[in-house]
Amino acid sequence: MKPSAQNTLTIAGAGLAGALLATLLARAGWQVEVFEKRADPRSVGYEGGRSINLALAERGLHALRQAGLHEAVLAQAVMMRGRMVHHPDGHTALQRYGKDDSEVIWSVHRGRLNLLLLDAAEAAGARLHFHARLDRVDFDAKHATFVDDRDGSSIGHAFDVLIGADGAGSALRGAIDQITPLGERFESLGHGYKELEIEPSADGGFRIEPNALHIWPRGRYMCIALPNTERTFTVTLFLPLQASDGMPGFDALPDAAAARALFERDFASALAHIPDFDADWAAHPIGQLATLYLDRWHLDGRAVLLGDAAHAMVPFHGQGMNCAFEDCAALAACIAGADDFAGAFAAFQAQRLPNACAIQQMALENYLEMRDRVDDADFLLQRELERLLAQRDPERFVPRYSMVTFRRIPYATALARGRVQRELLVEATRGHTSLADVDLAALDAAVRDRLSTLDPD
Ligand code: FAD
Ligand code: E0Q
Repeated sequence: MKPSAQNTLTIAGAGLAGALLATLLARAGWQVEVFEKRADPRSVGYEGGRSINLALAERGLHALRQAGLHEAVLAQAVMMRGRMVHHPDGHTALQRYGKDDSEVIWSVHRGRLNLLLLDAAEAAGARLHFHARLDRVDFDAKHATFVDDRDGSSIGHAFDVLIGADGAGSALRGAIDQITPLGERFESLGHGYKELEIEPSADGGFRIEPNALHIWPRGRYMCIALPNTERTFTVTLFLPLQASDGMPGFDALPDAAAARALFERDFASALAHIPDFDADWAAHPIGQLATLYLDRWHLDGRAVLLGDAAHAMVPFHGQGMNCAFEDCAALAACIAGADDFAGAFAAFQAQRLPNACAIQQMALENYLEMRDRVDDADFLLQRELERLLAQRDPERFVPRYSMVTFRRIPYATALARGRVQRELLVEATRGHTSLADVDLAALDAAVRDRLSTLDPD
């Protein structure tokens, strides 16, 4: 489809996906209107002024490249070469993510990234409306009502096409679901999260290694920390909502003192760097974690969902935003390539829904791996062999983490190939404690037999 003056694309939500999609579509020549329930963060500062950061990887970076924004984003990012594991005895070990510094991920500031994307959307010609929460939709009349929550006033808006980039609690999803059931299922993880902050050191430097994603795995729960350009770190505690069998849970931490006791016992090396622990604990709410599955993402050619509104996932692969950005590029391409919006949205769903399910599953699996496998001997031996096989046959054997993080092959392909690779690793290391006695020639043959070569990309 070619953009036309009659066709306005209306986007609900000016978060990460909404703002990038607005940029891509406006740059392609479409008239774009974006409605966001919150205030313009460029005038009020992002909520609470807290630094929340996210890991940006190749998929997200590639979509930003398509909008010409990757350099500006990377200029504000901190490189992370690997995960720095903090063991209970206090020693640390860096597990590299990729083969060298060409395979790294980036810690970006959510609020700042959002500002940059909003500026880009506006510069590309999109019209942004703030204090405008999508409230009701009349799909027959193609009329939407947006409410300003400051005073309850509302404005009506006639739309041609409505795009829902309004996050996990999507109002557009609720409205479509009333017309055509979307098959919505939320699966709560039963774990929540809380954010804390590591301040710069007295001399203004980073208190711990800046170029890493820090992780304190403790079996059923863990902490992570991502670096910020201002030399702070945002720490996130992931913990079951309910305590059980002597295991801690948020419900058994009534106040900051109880939380501090948990940190003194299990995360002492993190606590030492969190000067405002009690204030942080009291001020920050407990976040919920869940996976959202839908059977359908669109209502013929009138409305479509993307990003968290379509497929919220648990954050343990650091791919929610990356997947949402990949959705934006895919939707823009489907709109450009189809004859009408119904065709574009059907193609988008067909392409993206199976891949969203695949990353949702891999993100859940990564939680188990993060919490209780990063320091387990079998796992480390498998990882060592994985790296070796990746060196011996780099066209065929690409670690699943790398396929997800450094490549752009469909997530579903990464999941399927990862399964084959896992089988090979488990079979080859069974009963072994070192790689010295693994039959590598036989394994090379098995790799050639069971894995096709992967497109370089
Ligand atoms: P959102 O960012 O939620 O944006 C939705 C926007 O819509 C918001 O601005 C909201 O105000 C607005 N809105 C909501 N309702 C309405 C309405 N009715 N009308 C108008 N506007 C509305 N992803 C990564 O890639 N890497 C990471 O390291 C990572 N870490 C994470 C850590 C945690 C603890 C969590 C919870 C998530 C993490 N994610 C990460 C996932 C990432 O945050 C999301 O996938 C991403 O924000 C999705 O973008 P979105 O634009 O779809 O939704
Ligand atoms: C990444 C980068 C919130 C979060 C974000 C992440 C990652 C993790 C653990 C978490 C996965 C990993 N990871 O280190 O394997 O790669 O984004 Cl908890």
